[in-house]
Amino acid sequence: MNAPIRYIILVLGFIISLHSILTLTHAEYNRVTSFSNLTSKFRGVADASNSHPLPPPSVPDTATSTADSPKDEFLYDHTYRANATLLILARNSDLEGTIRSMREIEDRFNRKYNYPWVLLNEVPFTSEFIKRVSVLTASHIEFGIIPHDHWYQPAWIDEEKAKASRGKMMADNVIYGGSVSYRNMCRFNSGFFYKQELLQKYRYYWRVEPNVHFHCEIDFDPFLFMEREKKVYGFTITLYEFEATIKTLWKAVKDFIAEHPQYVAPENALGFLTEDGGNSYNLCHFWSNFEIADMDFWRGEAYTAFFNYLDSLGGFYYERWGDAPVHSIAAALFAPKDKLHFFNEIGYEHAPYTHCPRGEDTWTKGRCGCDPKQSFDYDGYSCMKKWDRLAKSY
Ligand SMILES: Nc1nc2c(ncn2[C@@H]2O[C@H](COP(=O)(O)OP(=O)(O)OP(=O)(O)O)[C@@H](O)[C@H]2O)c(=O)[nH]1
Ligand SMILES: [Mg+2]
Repeated sequence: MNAPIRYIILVLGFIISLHSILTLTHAEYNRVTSFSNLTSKFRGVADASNSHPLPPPSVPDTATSTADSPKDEFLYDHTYRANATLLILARNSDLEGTIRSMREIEDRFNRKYNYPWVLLNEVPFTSEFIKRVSVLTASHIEFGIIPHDHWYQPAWIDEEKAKASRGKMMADNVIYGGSVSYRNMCRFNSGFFYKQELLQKYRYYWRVEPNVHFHCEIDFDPFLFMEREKKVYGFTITLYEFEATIKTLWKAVKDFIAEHPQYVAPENALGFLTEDGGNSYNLCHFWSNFEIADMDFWRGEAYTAFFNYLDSLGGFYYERWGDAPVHSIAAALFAPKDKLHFFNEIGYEHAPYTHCPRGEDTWTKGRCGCDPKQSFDYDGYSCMKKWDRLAKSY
């Protein structure tokens, strides 16, 4: 072999060895130089991590309930973030479900927007939990322990009375009727989550539960939408509450309002809650396992007084008041109705119900994995018709 050929073989050998070493040691180098990635350029397939895989974002359609949907191009700006966080309350035993929910919302939304995460628990998260969950996001993530007084049944609750009520609810087959921990959770979500130290720096939150699904690409920033439109509360599913869990809640609401009429907002959403001008509650509420909302509203004077009043009655333990009706009633009464928002574009599932976006265009642009025919929106148990009735009166 003559000298130039030997030299070329030597250089080629060096390049191939270097390529092999870099492929093995650098995942990003491996990805960029992979055969499928290189050929995708010729097939005209965009590299999802380098350029946006979707058509340019456009304004979501305007179905009845979305007349005030995101419409400002600024909402699609990935460089400006609202003061907001994604929030999960979970037990260590919820690890797999937490991973599933985080994975989906990261894939559909947060890998593009990078909002921080806060995870809360009344006991310390295990190192296994923290490790497995932390790898799911490139965003800042924090784990907090809920103070004892924010979680457990207060000493002033008459445990004999509470126990009797739990026994009766169990006998009546009321879901979670016998559970104290479920009641702790409902009370915490009603009046304490926004008081957590880790949440003090944030204004908006998106509540995420273990084992929920996000069915569509979320190609706008719901937090920025809330901020720009000064919205207070955003939801995707609305339905009727089990009456047995809130027997005296509406009476408590009426008593509170009689004492504090100044907190009731003009142009409120009372019409969503009642069929008889406020005399009785129609049991409609926003399903709070999904919430995008403004914590300043919960931290404000009206809600603080409202929650303290409800809490003082003990109904979280003597009955089984849920955070969903408590939040919904407050948002509907103490905020003007145009500050509440239905996020049609966000395909969302918490078993057994799914909201699948309405409007062919929204569904297509969202590359939704849900079946619009299965959407809960106009199921008989949904309150969406009541919402539409209210939204039309804007
Ligand atoms: N740390 C902690 N989190 C809880 C506890 N109970 C419930 N949670 C969380 O509180 C949220 C609501 O609880 P769920 O059990 O999902 O209640 P639900 O949505 O009414 O009922 P499901 O139909 O069972 O989902 C979830 O994020 C749970 O992970 C608890 O005892 N400790
Ligand atoms: Mg749940």
